[in-house]
Amino acid sequence: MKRRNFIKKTGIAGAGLSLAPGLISSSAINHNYMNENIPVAVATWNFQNATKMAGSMLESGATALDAVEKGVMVEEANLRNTTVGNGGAPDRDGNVTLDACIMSPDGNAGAVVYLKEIEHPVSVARKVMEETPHVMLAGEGALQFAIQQGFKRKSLLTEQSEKDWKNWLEHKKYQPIINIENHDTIGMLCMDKYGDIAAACTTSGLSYKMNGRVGDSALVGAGLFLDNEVGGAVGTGMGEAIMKSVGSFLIVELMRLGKSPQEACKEAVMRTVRQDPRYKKFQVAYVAMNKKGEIGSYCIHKGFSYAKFHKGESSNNESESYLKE
Ligand code: SD4
Repeated sequence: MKRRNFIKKTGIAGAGLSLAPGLISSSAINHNYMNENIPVAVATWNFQNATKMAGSMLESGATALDAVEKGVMVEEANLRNTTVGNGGAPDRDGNVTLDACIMSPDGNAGAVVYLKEIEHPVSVARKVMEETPHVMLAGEGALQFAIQQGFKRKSLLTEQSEKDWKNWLEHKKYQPIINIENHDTIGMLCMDKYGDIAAACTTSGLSYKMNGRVGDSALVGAGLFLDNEVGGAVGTGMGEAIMKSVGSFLIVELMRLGKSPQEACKEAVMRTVRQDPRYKKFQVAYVAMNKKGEIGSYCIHKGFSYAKFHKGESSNNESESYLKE
């Protein structure tokens, strides 16, 4: 039921009771009020600072959309994370280019790809969603839009990432074995007290990628997908494999057909394993959440985990993997 209809039917507005915008939603009315699993925040990898930020906001009554944005921003600002935001590894030519996407419970989405010199691409993605008629802006246009929106330009290549890139240039071996050398893209799912889900994914992409390369993270359906009636999913790892299987969309659709988040993540990983004989050479990992707040995760290589914040408790959870060694 749309909020407008709810108000009409119950006469809340007529009775002089007002609801703060964003504080209650149709799904809160229909389900989930007594759900012990929520609110909850989960994220790819051991990014507990990010899930703590989002989870504490959710516990104080923030919407899933606000929490998911603020949550992933923790990693965008983290200089020790070499695959997200500031301090992210550059491409082969030394450009740090970022991809990010955010999806809100109402089915809306915003994304930026190949964005340079802006520390928080997820917030630019949210502005694309809220302030433009479009879903995705790329490159120069995305940067111009960010500046118009008041974002400040800054160099995202740190002393350390420049040094690592120059070392890499000496050998130029391009073998992006995720898990081992890269930690890593953040994809996050939040369900708020009202039972609504939001998703975000943000990355600097594969280290030393080709100039111009865009990955899965900002693509609706690939690096993330959300249907607030069913659940959401986020992916990390070799973006090319995630794009070719439209992994996150697949997971949500499998959950719609009755699979648990765990079963759905496993099936999406198995698609890639069956599709690509090179699967041992790269990682693909997913985390999913259904409308009950149940979580699942599956990956190709051992070593992937997801962070969770629920009821004041932060945890890192090892994911089941296809390859056991
Ligand atoms: C990409 N999926 O751009 C991202 C990279 C990643 O872990 O997840 N790294 O392909």
